[in-house]
Amino acid sequence: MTTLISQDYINLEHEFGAHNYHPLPVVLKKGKGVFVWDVEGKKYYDFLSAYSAINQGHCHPKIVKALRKQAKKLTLTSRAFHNDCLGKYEKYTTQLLGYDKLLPMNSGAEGVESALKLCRRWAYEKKGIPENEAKIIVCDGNFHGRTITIVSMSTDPSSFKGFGPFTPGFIVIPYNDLNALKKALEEPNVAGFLVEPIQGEAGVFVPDAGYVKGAYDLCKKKNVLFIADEVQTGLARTGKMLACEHEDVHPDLLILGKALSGGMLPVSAVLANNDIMLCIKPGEHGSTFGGSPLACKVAIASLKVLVDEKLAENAEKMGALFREELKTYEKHHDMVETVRGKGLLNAIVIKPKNGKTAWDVCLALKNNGLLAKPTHDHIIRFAPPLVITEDQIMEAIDIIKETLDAFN
Ligand code: IF1
Repeated sequence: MTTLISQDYINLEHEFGAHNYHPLPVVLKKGKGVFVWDVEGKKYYDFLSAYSAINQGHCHPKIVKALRKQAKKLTLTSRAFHNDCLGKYEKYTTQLLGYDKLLPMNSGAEGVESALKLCRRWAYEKKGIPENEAKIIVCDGNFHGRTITIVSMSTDPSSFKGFGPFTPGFIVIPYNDLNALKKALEEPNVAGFLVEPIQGEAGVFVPDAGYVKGAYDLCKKKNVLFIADEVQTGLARTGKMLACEHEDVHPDLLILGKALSGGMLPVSAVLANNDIMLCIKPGEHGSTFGGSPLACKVAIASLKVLVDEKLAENAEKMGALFREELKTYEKHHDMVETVRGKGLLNAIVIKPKNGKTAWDVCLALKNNGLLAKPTHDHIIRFAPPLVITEDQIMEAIDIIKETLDAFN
């Protein structure tokens, strides 16, 4: 049996898999905490965390234990029957986050789609908007997933081009612009405002202080639902359990995903109070795996790790250290335009130099033992697992500095 090397695995994917990604040329086989190892045994700092799904660190023992224990008992009942895990998970999570009810789904996109359906149904049943006339305001640069309805509201051609016809009913406004929101809210049939508290995929755009609170207040004045997509910013990533907490905003509809399962399996959820959640009646929405016993037990364990290990506090502290250490590069490095972020959701905006781009920097980072990936060509996102220690982040920062210095 010949030992396969990285290129062999890459070739297999190329020949037998869809070409819907352009991964960094690294083949991983093991993960533990903040580290991953490739098939040649090389160790890396993981500074992507599977796009913030691995906040608790790779293969967290307490989450693996919960997965293994439930996997031997009962993994899936469908919602045709009750099970002994779902109610306990719903109670724990709604009480932890301050909502009446939870709707369990699987992918983040399913969570977003479910929130859109709840918002429209609430608009017709409670706000009195004429059937099929509900409008939902979204922001330029949004990323909420890849379904056709979700890309219907995208402003990024690489997300929507060639996938029409598109779902109607969305109004696009600039992000971080309260005047634009105020104007858009003059439309009488607006049902909701769907927004990321920090735009992740767009390049870790942190809005001005007061934007999230200001947007929430404008929505409340017009009886419009404030819908927070915290699939990426939630679950301690930005230094609070939810990014909306930085401005004391309690969204009407809260969408979670990714780290809700600690990276074990797809688990997402929509949280809301009864006046919204009960607008959907039995048999009007669901999914085969949503709320499975396996997902429920893994999600409880994942949330408990965030709370017990104070990962929001650690993200706040380590993130501040990261930005402080790298901020100086804005001044004296030709390729570093800006360093920005909140908690451990950070990014460095790269200015191409001598034909070298963010991709080249990421290849060099890989060779130096740290994995990160560009978004939108010139922005490198740095988002390690939130369990990272001060020694580890200082070592990672040294790798980033050493790599950047070689491009200066
Ligand atoms: C890809 C991006 C990140 C999300 C927010 C909903 C979803 C996502 C704020 C949907 C998912 C993932 C999807 C993945 C890469 C990654 C991503 F670059 F695409 F945009 F993180 F920034 N809301 N984001 O970030 O959740 O259905 O994927 O579980 O599609 O390439 P999902």
